[in-house]
Amino acid sequence: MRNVEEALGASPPDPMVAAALAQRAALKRLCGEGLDGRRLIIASNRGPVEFFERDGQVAQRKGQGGLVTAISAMIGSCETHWVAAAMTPLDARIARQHGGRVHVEVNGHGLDVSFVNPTRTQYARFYDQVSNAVLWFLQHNITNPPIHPTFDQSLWEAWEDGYVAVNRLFAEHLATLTEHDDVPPVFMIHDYHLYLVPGMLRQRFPNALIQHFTHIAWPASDAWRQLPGPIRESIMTHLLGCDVVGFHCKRYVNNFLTTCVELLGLPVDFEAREVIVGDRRVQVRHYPISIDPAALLALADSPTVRRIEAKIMAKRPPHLIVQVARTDPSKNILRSFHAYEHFLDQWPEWRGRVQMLGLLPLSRQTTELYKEYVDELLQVADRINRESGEPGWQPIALFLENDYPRAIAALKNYDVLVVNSIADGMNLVAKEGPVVNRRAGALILSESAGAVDELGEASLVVNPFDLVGTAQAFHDALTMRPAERSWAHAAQREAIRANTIYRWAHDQLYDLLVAPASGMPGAVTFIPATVEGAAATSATEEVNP
Ligand code: GDG
Repeated sequence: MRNVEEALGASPPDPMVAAALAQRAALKRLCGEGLDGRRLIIASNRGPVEFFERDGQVAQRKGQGGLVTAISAMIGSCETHWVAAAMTPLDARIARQHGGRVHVEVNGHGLDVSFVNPTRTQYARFYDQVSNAVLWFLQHNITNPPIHPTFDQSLWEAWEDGYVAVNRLFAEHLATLTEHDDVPPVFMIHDYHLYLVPGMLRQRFPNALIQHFTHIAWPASDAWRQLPGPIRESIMTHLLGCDVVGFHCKRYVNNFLTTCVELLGLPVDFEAREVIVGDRRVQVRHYPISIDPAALLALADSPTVRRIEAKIMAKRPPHLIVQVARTDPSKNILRSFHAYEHFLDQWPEWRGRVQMLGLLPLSRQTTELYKEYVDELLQVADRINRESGEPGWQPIALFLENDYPRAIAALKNYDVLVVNSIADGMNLVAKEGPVVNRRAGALILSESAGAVDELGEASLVVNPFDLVGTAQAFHDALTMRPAERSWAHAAQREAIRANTIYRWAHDQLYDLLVAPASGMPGAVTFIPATVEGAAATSATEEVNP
């Protein structure tokens, strides 16, 4: 893939690319000045790379998922060490050898990586039984009554010997790594797998700067009553070991603050967005995650993507509805099929002229519920194709492969992009689509995706459970006047330009490093000083929307 500077190639530069460069420059400067010799230590379940054997040689590939792509943006701006769980046998071997640490290149920048290496049973309990089967569902409003979740002996053991144990392994590894640092490091801990690490670190390092960022939704306090008291209290009190607790949007910040009051009885300053814990004040802030438009546009223009795009274009009917999502029940793909079927029934004039193209990489297929979900997706799509299709017209086409270039090729060519998640921390696809799309396509967006805060005004917002409303949105999107489509597309791009992934990283570090020392209120004060080259003029406006 070409790098950011090469993506600038033609002049004048795409304003998105210019904004990304300016915000990246501001991040780099902040790292240089603000970190002041401190090391940045990142921890997440999945790391930036995974090692495997190919033809007897050690090879490495990028770790999967939006989180890895997002955090990788920080690399290159400062000295970074990233700790993750071993995902492959080779990762585990590296964890046991080389002092557990390797130096790798990610996005052309070097960083140190090390792995914690839980036993297979510990990891299954931590990841499958607690993180995914309990926390993921709870936080995505997916309830499966009458028996899920049930804290029987097995789930209590999974909590103690899996979730708590693996969090402890992370905390111990992080402590060993940094105990000889002259200045206390900056710890950035990521996501729902590692809620306990901040509190464990705080006990060891009273003066460290600790931040946790939750990549998924944080629901209101009643949802947390699904967990037995000691478990939910442990999660909350350990998170409050942070200096800053971060979420994607204001709604989750408010939910967290209210949860502190209602479940822990702690005093909270709602105006300052602070929880008072003894003599400490914990900041609770929102940082909407984003994308790197420069890297994305470079990929969208690559020969690989163009090749796939040509195939899509050769087969497509005049109108294309696209959905890009892991086969996760939270992404609500099944309901979009049903809504599409209802749309075809209500407005038969669209038959033969439209196709729904699903790019749906398989997810968590070791879990029965996820396998059943895929079976049902395939059955429903097949039934709709049999009952509604005609010779020469297939209403739904699906690709279940893990194929990121194909996803980008499809996103370049949608007339309608549908993101109808039941709940979604942010949803990066909703931001990637408008950046690469060439047809000023319309965006149908769930009112329960974090992205709705920034993109809602320029989208057709739907309730994810409402099939009739979603069918209506398909019709409205496909019949939108060209001028309206162009306005909406431009407004979506403007929202993304103002807040690229570099600003997401910048604002968190600003709140952690600069705001407390200066008495400044927080990242809303983000003002880049000088910026690099062509980006200079637009940048100062962009980052202060
Ligand atoms: C979690 C939160 C939050 C698409 N097809 C393939 C592929 N993709 C890319 C997408 C996008 C990423 O994967 C998925 O990110 P999302 O944000 O849409 O969803 P989650 O995976 O659930 O991410 C979410 C995010 O964390 C970041 O904080 O926004 O709310 O749930 O970039 O284009 N990637 C690969 N193969 C594909 O076939 N490798």
